[in-house]
Amino acid sequence: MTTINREATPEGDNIKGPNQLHNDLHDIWGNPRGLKALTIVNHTTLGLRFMVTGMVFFLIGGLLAMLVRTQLALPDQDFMSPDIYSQVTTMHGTVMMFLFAIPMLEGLAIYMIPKMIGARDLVCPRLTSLGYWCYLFGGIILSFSLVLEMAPDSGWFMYTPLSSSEYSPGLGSDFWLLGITFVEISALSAGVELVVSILRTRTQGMALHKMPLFAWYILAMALMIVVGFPPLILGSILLELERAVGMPFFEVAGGGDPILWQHLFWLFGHPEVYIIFLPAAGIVSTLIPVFAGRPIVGYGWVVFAITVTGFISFGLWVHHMFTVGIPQLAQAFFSAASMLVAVPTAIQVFVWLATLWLGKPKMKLPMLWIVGFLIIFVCGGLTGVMLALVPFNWQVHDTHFVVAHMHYVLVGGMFFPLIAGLYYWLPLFSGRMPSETLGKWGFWLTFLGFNGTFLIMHWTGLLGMPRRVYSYETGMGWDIFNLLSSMSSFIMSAGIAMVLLDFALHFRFGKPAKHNPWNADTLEWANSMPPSAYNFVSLPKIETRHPLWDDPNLPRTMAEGQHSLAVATHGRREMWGTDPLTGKVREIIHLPGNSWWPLFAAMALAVVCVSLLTRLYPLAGIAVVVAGLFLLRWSWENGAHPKAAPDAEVAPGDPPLHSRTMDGPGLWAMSITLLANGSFFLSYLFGWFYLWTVSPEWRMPETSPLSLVGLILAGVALTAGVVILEKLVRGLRQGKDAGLAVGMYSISALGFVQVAVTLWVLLSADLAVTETSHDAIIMVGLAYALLHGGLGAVLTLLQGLRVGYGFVGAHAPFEPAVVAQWWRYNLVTFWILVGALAVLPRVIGS
Ligand code: HEM
Ligand SMILES: [Cu+2]
Repeated sequence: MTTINREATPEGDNIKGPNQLHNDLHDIWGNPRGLKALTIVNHTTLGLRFMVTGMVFFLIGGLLAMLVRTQLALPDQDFMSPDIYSQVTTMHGTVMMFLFAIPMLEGLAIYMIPKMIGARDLVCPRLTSLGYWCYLFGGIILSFSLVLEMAPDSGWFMYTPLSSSEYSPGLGSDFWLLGITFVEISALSAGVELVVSILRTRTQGMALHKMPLFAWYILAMALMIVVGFPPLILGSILLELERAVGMPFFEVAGGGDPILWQHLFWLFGHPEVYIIFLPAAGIVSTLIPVFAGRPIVGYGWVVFAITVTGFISFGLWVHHMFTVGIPQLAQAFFSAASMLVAVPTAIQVFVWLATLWLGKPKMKLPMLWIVGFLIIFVCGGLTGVMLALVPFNWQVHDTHFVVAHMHYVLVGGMFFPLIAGLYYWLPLFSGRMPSETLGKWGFWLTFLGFNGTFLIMHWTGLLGMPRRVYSYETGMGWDIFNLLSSMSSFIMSAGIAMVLLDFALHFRFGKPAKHNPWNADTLEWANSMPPSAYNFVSLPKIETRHPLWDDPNLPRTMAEGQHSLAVATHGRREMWGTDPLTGKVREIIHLPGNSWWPLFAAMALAVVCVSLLTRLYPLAGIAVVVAGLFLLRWSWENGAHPKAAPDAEVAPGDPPLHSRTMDGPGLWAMSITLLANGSFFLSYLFGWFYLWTVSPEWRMPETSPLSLVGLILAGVALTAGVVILEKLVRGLRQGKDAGLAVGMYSISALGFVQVAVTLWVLLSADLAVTETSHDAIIMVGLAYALLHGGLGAVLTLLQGLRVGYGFVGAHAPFEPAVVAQWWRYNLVTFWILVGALAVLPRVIGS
């Protein structure tokens, strides 16, 4: 299997010539129109949908910001009531962070990554589609709360007890908790598939160290999402349980602790800042070398900086809590660590400046935004270092100084690079160029307006103006500054409006772009403009970091089908699956096509969300089941299912189809999903030990309410299931599938035994879940075990059926390996739970 390059030869598949090949590929990959457009799973289309939707939410968030600035323009205004003001600011922060920044950047990554790494699509196309629908529905539900004047009003961080039922009795907090959790499903699914795609579907020869820097940044961002979002999901679930059912997790009287919310929130919230910043920095690192006309100085340094940022950002959440009473030593540690992040950031800034210095920078429109970014971001970094000093932090905590700093970092660090990137890639989206005049006006108005707005806010902050107050009295010396700040913010909006107008108009009036208009080095510019649904007619072998600089003919030879995998005869959506380190080809990945199931599943989940909001719990239960059935039905079309892969034939010399191997992308997707799940589980354990050791009113019962014998029995059933499953998977690896169906059925039966016994333990424990947080948290832990056991049992049952249908077996062995991964995870977490909930309390006592 050495010659995988199926070069164009007079005989063979390519005899049809490039046009015919294009048509054939189009038949397989092309998007349907009309109502069926809802079934599209293609990453180009979905990436655009993500970005357009993100822009709409940006406009909503921007409108809310303008309302805030209008209210603050003059002292003693009653343009808004304090109540509405809180809703507007909370929603501004929430919309900007959750509905604009993350989905927008993920949308860009979804659009760009396959094109940059020489793949035809993302590796889980249907997951992309599910992610989009969850985002859209969640966003709509959340925004709807504004229309109802029932929006959340406790700040975008939703601190308890402010957000608890006592101080926020209406539905506001529920809208936030449920809507955000829904949106986070979307962020997580995009995170999972971006990680797997970047690791496993780069084109032939694209070793990790030859990968475009943008892909490195997105890899880090996606991994951070996978690890960073679950703590918030856990927090949201716990808080919603407290609000809806009365389980006291954050309420002191019942043994909870409001500070637990802050920990869970900032465990997510601090990395979130870097999750937003990294892809933006990725845009900068992509554009600067192109406009400087030379490779980036210090590729290795940038990769190092990205990795370091990813790691330390997780250790830093506590710096948001300096004023809640953290021990001195911990404060010193986190303060030092906060300053440490400045190092990788500084490395990147130096690399950018050095690249510009050593190259011949061309000041095109995208570069203007990059320069704006550099100026603003460096200022934001400086005030950040100031804030990391604990004494200074005490001074300006909760003043407009913090608001100003935050916007320098967020708007400067995310919005400016984003616009630079959009201008840069605009010709790829549309085949046309933006207007230089309109673009320049847009930039200068935005840049000046931005600095006017937020530079002044530093000053009002130092003068003591607190954040999140709806009004202020005259005579504090704040009036003129607020007025100037508000006026500048309107200048800024005019600038942004100009930019958006330019984007919209250029689709009609822009000059047609010539190919690779900026003379870039990366593969996305080898696409046609606008791109076709399958990206590339043939997939090249990559030898360098700058394929288009080293071989300017590449776009042509790729389009002519002169490289590998230029076949459409199977009628399958195919691309390379490659080794994560070296980029050597391992298998042909065969992607699923368009489908209604993601939309249907998302719709059912939306019903769950709305019925939980309206407290129609029976309906919510039904909708959960329906969503589950849709998801299972979706997973049924897999492997050797007639709809998925009619045959497994590959050309002689080609590697096998992924569904005929044991290490395909499905296994990787499962592993990354379990990484997220593990982060959720660790957050849960953190909550248990945190309340146990810190919570002021925590009460541990004299004797543990959980039957240890019962739990051990359940654990034994689970362990037995795993042992058999391992044996079956080992057999499949050796090509043996005797007794596979019976084996799967018995494993499933053991799974159900585990579930039944665990359920019995739970029911006989007699927990007072609404009275003590001890009982409530035990309940959540056992529910987790039940859910995982139940799902494992159902999935294995389905495997038994699939063996019967011939969809699984020695000829298509990969699914049992994926299911085994789930069982292993379940085994580990179950025994940890038994240890933490039932054994430890008996050993240590109350
Ligand atoms: C378009 C220009 C923008 C303006 C004029 C603006 C204005 C403001 C103002 C005045 C506040 C403080 C409200 C208060 O403390 O009473 C605020 C808060 C906030 N902004 Fe912005 N903002 C803008 C863009 C953004 C962007 C792009 C993001 C994120 C990507 C963002 C994220 C936030 C967050 C997270 C808060 C904190 C909300 C809270 O304290 O609950 N803003 N913004
Ligand atoms: Cu932070």
